[in-house]
Amino acid sequence: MLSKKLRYLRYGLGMIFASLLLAGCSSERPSILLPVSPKANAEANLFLIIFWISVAVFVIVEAALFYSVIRFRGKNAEDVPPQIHGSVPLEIAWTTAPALVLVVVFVLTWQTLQATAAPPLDSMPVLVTGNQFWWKFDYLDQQVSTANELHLPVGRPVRLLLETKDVIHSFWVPQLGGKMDLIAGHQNVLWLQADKAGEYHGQCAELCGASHANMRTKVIAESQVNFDAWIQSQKTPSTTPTNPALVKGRDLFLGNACIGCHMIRGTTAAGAVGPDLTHVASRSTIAAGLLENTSANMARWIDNPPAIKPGVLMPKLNLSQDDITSIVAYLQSLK
Ligand code: HEC
Ligand SMILES: [Cu+2]
Repeated sequence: MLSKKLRYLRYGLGMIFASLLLAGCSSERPSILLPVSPKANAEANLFLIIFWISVAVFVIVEAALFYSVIRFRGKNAEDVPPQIHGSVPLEIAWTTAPALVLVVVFVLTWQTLQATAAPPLDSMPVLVTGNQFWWKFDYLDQQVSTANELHLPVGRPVRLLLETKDVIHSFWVPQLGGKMDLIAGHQNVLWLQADKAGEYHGQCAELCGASHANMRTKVIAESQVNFDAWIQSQKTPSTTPTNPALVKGRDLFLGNACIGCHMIRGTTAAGAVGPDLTHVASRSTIAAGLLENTSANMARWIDNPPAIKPGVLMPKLNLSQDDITSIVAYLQSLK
């Protein structure tokens, strides 16, 4: 008897511990329950309303169940309860009550869909191209192209025009609301707005190959002033090195296969298979959020990309460590 009680106590403690662990996931993590945009707010509210309706239904049904089980329990194992066949009032009650609940949920969902579907007219267009396994962002009005890190001015709606170069991907930044597929031959539109400055993490949400899980994105919401400054710096061509060590790095880059896949505006490199590297040093991460953008990580990356990111289109090029060091020094000068 005692051991049974102890077992229940252990289960109980285990459940409390597990829920504490899960609760620890909330802050600092991309969660739809920490919305920072009008759209994500509307979606989170809808979720919470439906959640509490479900809780109420659960509590009512379970209470009725427990009440009946205890109240009408037979005293002897042989007791047979009175047999009842059909009850019109009950049938009507348990058909209409759920139907009414579903009507309420339907109306609320419809309203939220209407309020969040169409992008506001003054939204800023950004072309998003999904690639195995990174995101290309082209700011159409500003003529700026970057990869994986999407800068946005706070409080301004943005219209993302979603296309893919290869397979189906899905763009999803939970705190900004919505999730939308990128499919071949068709442009989908998803609009976003960040109401609070900060960094919001996103993840490709459609299995797209070996490194699907390594296809992350980061939204950097900043003041209009900072955003304009960022746009200005991104618009300029790459800095031409004068320091001999950096000149050596640039020449190695331009003399290698790199230029077949990467663009560095202001040089002869005009490839379009991989990310534009004109301002690669201004990004905080490389390889779609996989590595922090440090010289050591970039050297590791250039040395052997498939070892870091399975399935990646950038091959191991068998460069010497010296050459890699020079190339990295040059790339890290491209602020
Ligand atoms: C066959 C095409 C190809 C070649 C050749 C190539 N790359 Fe790449 N590179 C890519 C692709 C594709 C990515 C994006 C990988 C990802 O994140 O999934 C990439 C990513 C990078 C990145 C990270 C950029 C970022 O913002 O995430 C750097 C740096 C880089 N390459 C440098 C080089 C250098 C230096 C060379 C030459 C030694 C080179 N690449 C050769 C295709 C190529
Ligand atoms: Cu993907």
